Formats: sequence, C-alpha cells, structure tokens
Amino acid sequence: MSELVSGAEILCRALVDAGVEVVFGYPGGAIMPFYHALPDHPGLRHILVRHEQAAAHAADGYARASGRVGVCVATSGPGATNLVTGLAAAQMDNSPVVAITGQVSRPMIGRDAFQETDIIGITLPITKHSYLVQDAADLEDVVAEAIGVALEGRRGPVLIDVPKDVQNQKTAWRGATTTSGASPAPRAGARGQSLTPGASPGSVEDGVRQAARLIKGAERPLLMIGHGVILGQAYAEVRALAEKTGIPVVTTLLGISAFPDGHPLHLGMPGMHGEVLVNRAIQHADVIIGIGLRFDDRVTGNAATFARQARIVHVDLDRAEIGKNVPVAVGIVGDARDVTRRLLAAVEPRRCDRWLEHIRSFTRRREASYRGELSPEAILAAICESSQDECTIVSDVGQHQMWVAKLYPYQRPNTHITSGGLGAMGFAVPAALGVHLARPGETVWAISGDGGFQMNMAEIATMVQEGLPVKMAVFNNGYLGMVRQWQQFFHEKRYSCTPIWSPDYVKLAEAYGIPGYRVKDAGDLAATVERANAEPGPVLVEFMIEQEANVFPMIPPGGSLSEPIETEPAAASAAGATGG
Ligand SMILES: Cc1ncc(C[n+]2csc(CCOP(=O)(O)OP(=O)(O)O)c2C)c(N)n1
Repeated sequence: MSELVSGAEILCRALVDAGVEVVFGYPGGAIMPFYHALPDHPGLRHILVRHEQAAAHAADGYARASGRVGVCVATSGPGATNLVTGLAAAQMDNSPVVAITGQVSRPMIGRDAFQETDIIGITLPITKHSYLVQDAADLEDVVAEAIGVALEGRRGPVLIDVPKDVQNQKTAWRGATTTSGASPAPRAGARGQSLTPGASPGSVEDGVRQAARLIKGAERPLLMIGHGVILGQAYAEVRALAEKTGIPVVTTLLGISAFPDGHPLHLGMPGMHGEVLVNRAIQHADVIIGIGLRFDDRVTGNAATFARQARIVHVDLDRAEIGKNVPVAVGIVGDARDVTRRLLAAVEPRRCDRWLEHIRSFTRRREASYRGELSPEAILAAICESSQDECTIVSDVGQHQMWVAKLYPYQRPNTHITSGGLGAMGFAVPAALGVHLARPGETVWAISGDGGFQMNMAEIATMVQEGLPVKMAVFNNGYLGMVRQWQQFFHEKRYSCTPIWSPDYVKLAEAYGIPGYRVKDAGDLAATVERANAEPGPVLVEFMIEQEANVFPMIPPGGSLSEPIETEPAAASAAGATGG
C-alpha cells in the first residue's frame, strides 16, 4: 500500500523529484502547510525574499541563467497578487517560471474569505497555463506537468494554486512523476493579426529551401536574431550561418549576447535606441532573416515604414508570431537551433563584403551617448575589464539599460539578462540574486538606475541573509532618467515628477552590513570596481553620472527607423526649467 502523506509533503517531494533545488518565496497563512513540510527537504533551498515580486523576478533570473525552471512560492491574497509583475515579465520574455500559491480552503472559495483573491483569474492573461488543485491526489502529476508546460515549446510561466485544505489533505505518494496525460489548455487569446497572405508556414523543408534561395539572390541580406536564439541555444549555428554567408548580424535587446559583440559581422542593436547604422541597414536590406524575435514595436518603430525593401524570412517557435507584426515572405515554425542548422546546410557559401562596407559607411560604429567624466561607457568598460568577462550583467529598465545593452562587449552567450518585453523597473536586483544561484561560480552585476534600484533595494537583506554575493551598481543621475529624456524631447522639457531623491547609498550599504562605495570621478573608477569584485559578499556601488545625459540615437515613439534623433533637440533644450 502506498504511503499516505499531506498534499504539502507531496508538493515538496514532487519539486525534488523534478530536480528543483531552489525556491524563492515568502510564507503566510494559506501556504503554511507547505512551509511546515519544507524543512524535511534539505535539498530544496528556500530563499526568503523581502517582497513576493522579488521572488518571481528571482525565479525568472534563475530560469534564464540556468535554462531550468525557476520556482516561486507565495501565500494567497496579497502574497499572490505581489507576484503579478514578475509573472508578467516572465510571460513577456518567455521565461519558464512555476509559481505556487496558497489559496483559501475549498469551502471558503468564492466567499470573499480573508486573503482570498482569484489569482487564476488575475493571472490568466500573463501565464502560459494555470491549475487550481482541488484534490491532493492530483498534486504529484500537476507539479510534473506544470514544469513540463513551462519548459516545452515557447517557454513561459505556469501557476499552481493550492487551497490550504488540499495542502493538508492526506493522500498516497506514488513516487513516480507520471503526467496525467491531460493536455494543457492552449494559451488564451492568440493576439494580433492572422498570417500574412502567402506566408502560411508550410513544412520546415519548404521554408528552408525558400529562405536559402532568397539568401542566394540577396544583395543586401541581414540576420536579425532575438531571444529565441538564446532560449534555443542556437549560438554556434547562428554564428556558422553568418560566417558561411557573410551576412551581417543584428541582435535585439533580448538577443544581446547571442552573438559575440566584437565579431566583424556584428552590427549591434536595432530599434528605438539602436545604432543608426543598424537601423539604416534594416531600411536598406533586401532580405531579412529573423530568428527567434517577435518584431515588436521597439524594434520596428512604425511597422508600416519598417524594412520596406526587404523580403522577410521569419523563424519562430510560435506559429502565432509569424506575420503578427510585420508581413513575411517566408514563415518557418520551428526551434531556432534546428531550423538554423538546416538553413546552414542549405545555403551556399557567399560573402557580403560590399554590403558590409556600405553599412559601415552609414555612420560610426557606436555613437557616444554621454557627456561628462564618469561616462556610462567608462563604467561598463571598468566592470568588463575587472571581471574579465567572467561575468553576467543583469540590468534594470531605463537609460542605463540601453547603455548596458549597447556598450558592454558581451562575448559569452546569455550573459546579458534584462526585462525586455515588460520593461519592469525593479527587475535587476532580485533577478541578479536568482542568476547568482544559477551560476554560483560567476560574478553577477545588477545594474540599476536610482529609480529602479529603490523599487526592490530591500532585497539587499535577502542577499545578506542568504550569503549571495551580488555586485549592485546604481547609476545615479537624480532623475527617472528615461522618462526625463522623453520629457526633454517631447514634452517641452517639463520635468514633471521625474527628479528623484535617493538615500545615502553608502550609509544604506552600511546599514545592511555590506561595503558601499560612491564613485564621483573617473579616476576612482577602476580601483573601486576592482575592490567591489574582490569582496566576497554583496557590494553596493553608486556611480554619480551626468544628470541629464541622454541615450542617443532615439527613434521617436511610433516614428520611422529612418528618422533618428541624434543630438539634443535644439528647441527643447532651449525651453523650460533645468530641473534638479
Ligand atoms: C515598474 C515600472 N514603472 C514605471 C516604468 C516607466 N519607466 C521606464 S524607464 C523609467 C525611468 C527609470 O529611471 P531610473 O531607474 O532612475 O533609470 P534611468 O532611466 O535614470 O537610467 C520609468 C519610470 C517602468 N518601466 N516600470
């Protein structure tokens, strides 16, 4: 006869059986049975965060860095709702996060019980799938299946809501992670338009043949690669394809680090803050091979004016992406690695030297995006030099995110992690903590602005309590910089509610018992970064950067890639107050 154990015990055993080693969470009434069972499973390391949003971001960071599932746990009601931003970020960036939430006991559901929220209803559009477990006998299968769903195909977050009485219910532990065979519901509401006429994905073979033909005939081909190349681990294949054909490569924000930065074929990042030469290359290209990206509006600008001369080949794991944002000539539904490998076999060797030369003539490779002594470029160069590229960079959201994306010379795959789709400020610090747990032997830098850092800086306590040696950088410009930049460019320099006060970060570090440094001059940069990297534990470094530095170039929202803003708008900078 099978052993009878509680649902909570089954939850823990099923996680251990699935190979889960770390869970990020926060206890509370409706999840107490799980926390009661947890100490019997020393193989499951629990990281007590200071806010459930951080648990979800940390699980996301762990998942992105490890390629495995990231697990977060919260109680019902406010605990569960605090997860929402983190789950939305994971959904937008296809990160395999499994969230386990406590729920009020079954007889109380629907009665507005204390700390009852319909978390399944709330998260329906931001999860790949969700389960309300009504019987502890289902838990074993549900956990195994949820992990499978999160990881299979296009990755994403899955929520398991477990009523408290189900966690206490005794049932048999079968001890084998069998799946129930029940297929998960398809993702709700495929968004966007239907397939572009004539672009219906046929067989992969057909698509690859057509793509190879287009590449052969192209005079100005371009490879655009996105997060799918990182998720599909298609680095070697993409590089080989680029090198066999000589086609220049553009990496989207989430595709950064999928291709070595210094490679002669690498052009940089496209879109709103993309290099001028990259956007011009897109506008001049006659064939674009897009692999594992969704051509979102930050990449295309005004989609109607995007790459009008190009015939687009779009490779994506998700059929719904093909033709959603841009019209495509050839749609290929498949895994980035598999399709690129086939494409590599199908293309003939060629070179694109004249096209490359033409692109290089569009502009300098990288535009200076700063003024002043302590430039973002100098800071990032110091971090790179000191870390000798044994380092993963996790960025927050704002101006610094663009500098981190554009200026750091990423060499190794998947060493740049950011909230690209949702753009969730507050992501970097907790996500970096998750990245460290996935890559304990590596230096991890969390780079934030003074706004985003203050959203989740309470996680310093988590790092101290759990001994997680994350290096935290704050780019302090005294503003919500990216919004201030938009105000400068598009709102007559009316700096409404963007000046932001910060605490004394050196004293803050001291209060948490960690080293804290402030860098004001470029002369102190290298030594301070060196000291921070040499510290065995978490460190906080504040960099006092130019207050009104801007990110250039910039395509105005909804504008064409052909019309970048490359300098301070004269009219705007002449008008209005200076802020401070
Ligand atoms: C949670 C959240 N709230 C608001 C925004 C809108 N937003 C985008 S960038 C930005 C400013 C970020 O300021 P800071 O963190 O100081 O970074 P900086 O731009 O100065 O580098 C804001 C408010 C957001 N992306 N996320």
